[in-house]
Amino acid sequence: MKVEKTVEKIEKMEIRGASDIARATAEALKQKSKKLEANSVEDAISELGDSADRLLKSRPTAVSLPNAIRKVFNGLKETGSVEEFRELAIQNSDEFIEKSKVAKQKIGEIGSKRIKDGDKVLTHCNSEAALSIFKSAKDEGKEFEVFSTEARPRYQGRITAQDLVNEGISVTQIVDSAARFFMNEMDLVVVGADAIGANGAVANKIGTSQIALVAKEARVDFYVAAETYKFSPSTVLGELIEIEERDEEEVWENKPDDVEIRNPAFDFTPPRYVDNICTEIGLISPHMAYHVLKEEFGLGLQDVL
Ligand code: RUB
Repeated sequence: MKVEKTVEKIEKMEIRGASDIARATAEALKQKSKKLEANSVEDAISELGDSADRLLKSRPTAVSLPNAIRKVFNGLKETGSVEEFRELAIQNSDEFIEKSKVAKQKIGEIGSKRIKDGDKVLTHCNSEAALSIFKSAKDEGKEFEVFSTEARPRYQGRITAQDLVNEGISVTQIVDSAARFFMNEMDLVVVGADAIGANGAVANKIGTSQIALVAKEARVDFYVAAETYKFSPSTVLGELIEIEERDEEEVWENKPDDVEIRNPAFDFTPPRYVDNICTEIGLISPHMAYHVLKEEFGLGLQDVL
């Protein structure tokens, strides 16, 4: 898909969820690389860079997006010709997309070990990584039930409920505010992530941090399923993860004039409320976030920013 079309789809949330956004970004840059008009590597960097900038602005919180761009741009400056540049950009994009799919599968295999027969598991919003854990557990023959919140105002929880039904997994849909009501019945919470900071704080769909708080109070383990490209390298250098604030119409169409509406799409769950982050390189404590970043982006983190 072309860059402009991809941007439009991400903005309209026809492409959504951090992994899907990342893969669509890599694919759009690949398509752009095939059609570069540049005559020098320098011009190619700037031409592909313009597309990357456009994609970067489409949704601010999912760090998977800039991380996908970083992977695609890896080594491009050092290429000797536009042809070499193009080939490497295409190869990098393909590798990122493949790595993303393998990571999701691996997360499923690792995380599913923590689901037992008869468990009730709560999830929030719609995360491919979290779903991969449920699918693997189902494939292993485990019988368990998932409670899925609605995730107002965009109701991504309905996508989750449908996905689970398609996989033959028992699912109960609840309103977001019922999380505490049901938490005592739960054995585990599993959610996804849009971004994870160097301190292990997790940005995910608005309401995630309330669920984590309730889980802590009820002593229910709270797991985050996230590929390593959800970790944010810029947070090591003190940058903050931006929380996207969306249109008020999503919350209330035709509201009375004097009512103010705030509609943040994500929130932060502090690391002390997170028991484990399930990544493709293993089940880790949120306090290992910095080490994941070092592993993923190398010792000279500054160089990749
Ligand atoms: C989606 C959301 C998901 C994460 C992780 O928000 O918060 O939990 O993106 O998803 P939105 P995945 O619908 O606003 O994009 O595991 O699929 O990357």
